[in-house]
Amino acid sequence: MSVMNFGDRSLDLSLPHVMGILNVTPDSFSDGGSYTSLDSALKQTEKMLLEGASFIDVGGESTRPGAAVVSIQEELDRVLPVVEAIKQRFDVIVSVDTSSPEVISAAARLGVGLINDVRALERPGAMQAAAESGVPVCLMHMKGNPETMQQSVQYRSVVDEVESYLLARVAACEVAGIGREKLMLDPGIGFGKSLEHNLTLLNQTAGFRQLGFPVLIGVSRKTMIGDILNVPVSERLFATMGANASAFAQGARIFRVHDVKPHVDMLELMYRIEKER
Ligand code: 7PM
Repeated sequence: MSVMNFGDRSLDLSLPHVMGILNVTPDSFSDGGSYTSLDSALKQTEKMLLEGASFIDVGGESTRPGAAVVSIQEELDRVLPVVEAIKQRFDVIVSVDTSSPEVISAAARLGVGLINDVRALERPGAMQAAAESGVPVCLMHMKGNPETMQQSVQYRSVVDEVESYLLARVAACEVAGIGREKLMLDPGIGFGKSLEHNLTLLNQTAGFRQLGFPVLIGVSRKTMIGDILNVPVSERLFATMGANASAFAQGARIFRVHDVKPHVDMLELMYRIEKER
């Protein structure tokens, strides 16, 4: 598995990689606002790149738990100009956080290196759009949908259910022509899971890794940390790093985070120490 291709770039996945989160917010003004928002997105991208991010994950906020439904046109308008501008200026793998076939196809034409879909290509047309694009995909597990998923979630066994679901999506991808070498898996921390479910999944990352795919973990600043520590989002970095360090030690290699530099430093040390074994 070690090397994985993402369009014009390839990564050695025996090493840890950081995916920097770039939220693209809607513009309240149609004239000057647009420049300001694109400009700040590019500044943040440059900062995360200099700090050592391998991926920039561009999201139009359509996938957030509890988020209002965003129209296709709105998502295209938010995401595509940012993707295009990043691709023009920087040598980095751009990942697009989307579930829409229209966004998948358009982003692929702009040269994105990864489709990050919290709905694991379940939207009608998404699987075909991804297959035709040839772009690698991160398949994430979510129970329910972003509007309702935090309302009393239950599993017989959360680990079994997440693993069977993702393996079924892998099989569907293969039927559609998306080979296994193009896939990474993500247990979907916080997506239709209680605190206990999230802790169990993080505890079982080593088993999850045994499925044979690169594992991506997204735990940065999430509610599960707030639930344990009772601290606001602004004070969740140290705990985020603890969770990610545990996931790295269990074989996860891609970390989707807000705070790039602290994670690059932590993962460099974790990797150097592990290598000595
Ligand atoms: C509010 C609640 C805002 C949750 C944003 C979020 C993941 C992801 C997200 C993840 C992958 C966040 C989430 N989380 N994609 N997109 N894995 N692959 O905390 O865990 O960023 S949105």
